[in-house]
Amino acid sequence: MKTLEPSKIRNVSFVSHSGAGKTSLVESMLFVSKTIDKKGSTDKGNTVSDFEPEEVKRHISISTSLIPIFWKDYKINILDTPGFLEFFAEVKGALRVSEGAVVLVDASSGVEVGTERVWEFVKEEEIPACFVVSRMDRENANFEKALSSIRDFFGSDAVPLILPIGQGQNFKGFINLLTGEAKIFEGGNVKEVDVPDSEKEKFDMYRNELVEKVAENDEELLDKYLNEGDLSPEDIKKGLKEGIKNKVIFPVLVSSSVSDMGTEEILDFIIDEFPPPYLDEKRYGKKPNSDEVVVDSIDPEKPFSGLVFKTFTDPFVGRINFVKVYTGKLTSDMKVLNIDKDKEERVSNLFFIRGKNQEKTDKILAGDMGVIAKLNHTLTGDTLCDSNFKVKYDWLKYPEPVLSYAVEPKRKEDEDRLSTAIFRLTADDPTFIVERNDVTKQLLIKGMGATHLQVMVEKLARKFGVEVTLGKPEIAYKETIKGTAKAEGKYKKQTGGHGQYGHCFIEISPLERGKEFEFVDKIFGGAIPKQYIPAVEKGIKETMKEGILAGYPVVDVKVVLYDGSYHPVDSSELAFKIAASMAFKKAMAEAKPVLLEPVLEVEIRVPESFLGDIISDLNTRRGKILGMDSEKGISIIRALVPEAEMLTYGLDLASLTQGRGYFTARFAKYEEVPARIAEEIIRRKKSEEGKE
Ligand SMILES: Nc1nc2c(ncn2[C@@H]2O[C@H](COP(=O)(O)OP(=O)(O)OP(=O)(O)O)[C@@H](O)[C@H]2O)c(=O)[nH]1
Ligand SMILES: [Mg+2]
Repeated sequence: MKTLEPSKIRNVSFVSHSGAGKTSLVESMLFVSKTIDKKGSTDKGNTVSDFEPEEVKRHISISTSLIPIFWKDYKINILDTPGFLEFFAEVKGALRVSEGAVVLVDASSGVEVGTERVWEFVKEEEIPACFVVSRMDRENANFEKALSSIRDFFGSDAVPLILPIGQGQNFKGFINLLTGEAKIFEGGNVKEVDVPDSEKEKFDMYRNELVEKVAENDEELLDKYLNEGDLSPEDIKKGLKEGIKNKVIFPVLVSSSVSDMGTEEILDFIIDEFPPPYLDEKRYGKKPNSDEVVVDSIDPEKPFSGLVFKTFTDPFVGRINFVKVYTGKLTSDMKVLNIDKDKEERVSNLFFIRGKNQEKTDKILAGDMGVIAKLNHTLTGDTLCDSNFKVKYDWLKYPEPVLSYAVEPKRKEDEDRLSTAIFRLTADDPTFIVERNDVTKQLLIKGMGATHLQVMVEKLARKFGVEVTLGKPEIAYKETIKGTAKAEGKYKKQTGGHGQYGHCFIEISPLERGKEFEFVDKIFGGAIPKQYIPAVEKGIKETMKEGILAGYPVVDVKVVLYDGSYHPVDSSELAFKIAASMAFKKAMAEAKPVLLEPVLEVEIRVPESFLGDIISDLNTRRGKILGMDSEKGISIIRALVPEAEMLTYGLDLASLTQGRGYFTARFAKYEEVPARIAEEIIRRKKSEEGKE
């Protein structure tokens, strides 16, 4: 693959809700640019971009693919991201290393919840963007409707640049508002024509809009426009480019990937209007652990530095890291420093990649992207640099996972390999988290939804040969008290020679939630000698590991040790520990013990029409609504819901909203379990223990 200088490179992310046609558009671009001679389709599972079995099986993209396309004298690095919301971390990562976003909006459904979400990411990542009204050939395609939904949601800065001629089955060409050229597709041939009479009115209206928008954002052009009543194509072009880079104009284009109509125009748009690689404040390289900026532009003259924006485990090649070079060049004979891990890495396997196809290279230049295979320590988000040029580029923060499952190996002999394999898999995906629950001892996998976790489990089997079954995670209940009680514990054994003697009086009372434990020693006059006091505390703490209700840890209890007695010969630490434990159990039984459960704070976003269903569903989950908001047709609901009621919420929300809702959840606090439910939990736990 050719290496080009930064001004000839464009790094662009394709983003949208699932199924808007990103992967198909990329395929069309590969075809139009003659990179491939036959188009695949996501329905058949033979596209360049969707090659992983988990993608092929589901007909959706799951992982971002890097697809370089040479167009005219340029190289466009397309990052084809997944639209399915549970894989959004891939989208954010891609946007961080792009200088342009192509946001696809389906011509028949218009803006959807997923579009709104990716638009938020585009805004957060602060990069130039354009819209493509896609699948223009489909039966219900309606450009005007799609455009007005774009403007309703994203504002009037979205202005058409390419207008369709006809739509649905009659989609037969388009007009370029910038050049005034029209193209008609007829029987596989393209005809360049003047703007047809039937389209003149529309053309004038939208061209005026474009000119006004361009003038609005540039004083010099505004003067010209006010004086002359119009702008020259050169002026419009200049103003447009500026407006796009400043993120005040978002042009709207059209496409049909089936017939490749509009594809060339989008390629041209990308090279002409999107900026070459550059750095903005968000992306400046800083001196490690400091705010001092050391890299503020893509600079081929500086020593090497770059950012790893994706890690991927290939079952044959091993781990590969996708890197964007920010300064200097990355060569296949160099040692680099991983600033985040403070480890040197040897780069010997350097590739350009297109989908799954790798092509060896000896260098990757500033502004460009490629992959390094077989690094030992490097993962997504790490900065690599020349060891004499220490610099750190910022990376993303990921939200909390929303769904967990307990995993167990299907085959007993995989038990030892399971956690190692799962931990290796986490390298591929920062939103996939593995942990062992201290309380329940279960190995848990956590992620962004049911499909996400199902996909990870399939990858685990395919890449590491470990098959697992998924189960409900146990809830980490705890126990506490609501009342105050006093109790005596006396442990006395006379067995001939050396006996055992420990004796204490304690009072227990509730502590504020989250305070865990407090021990107060109020022994006066040596009723219990000093050296045995820690044994009393220890005995209580150990007893608190398993409460009397159902064996869950006891928390938020204050214990006052106020009296006791000892025996000069028979007393021992052990005896006092046992006495304390006896006292605690008795006291707890008297102090109104209750179960506590983890409660999550959730934020749910759904189209307004689903609000009623969501609220009544939350009521059945013992949810407490904290607040509701509405933003451009989307309802935002914040609520506190017990974790036990949220175990399958990802699935349930998807079926309640036809996949159009999403939510985030994070641990908020522990709360008392209502008595009726607590009884059931205790009964179940006891019967499980009976079985063991
Ligand atoms: N008629 C028509 N169908 C299209 C067009 N582009 C894509 N499709 C179909 O729309 C469906 C989704 O297309 P994809 O390209 O997989 O969509 P995507 O945006 O990559 O979807 P995700 O990867 O899930 O985010 C497939 O069935 C495609 O065949 C188009 O221009 N016209
Ligand atoms: Mg796709």
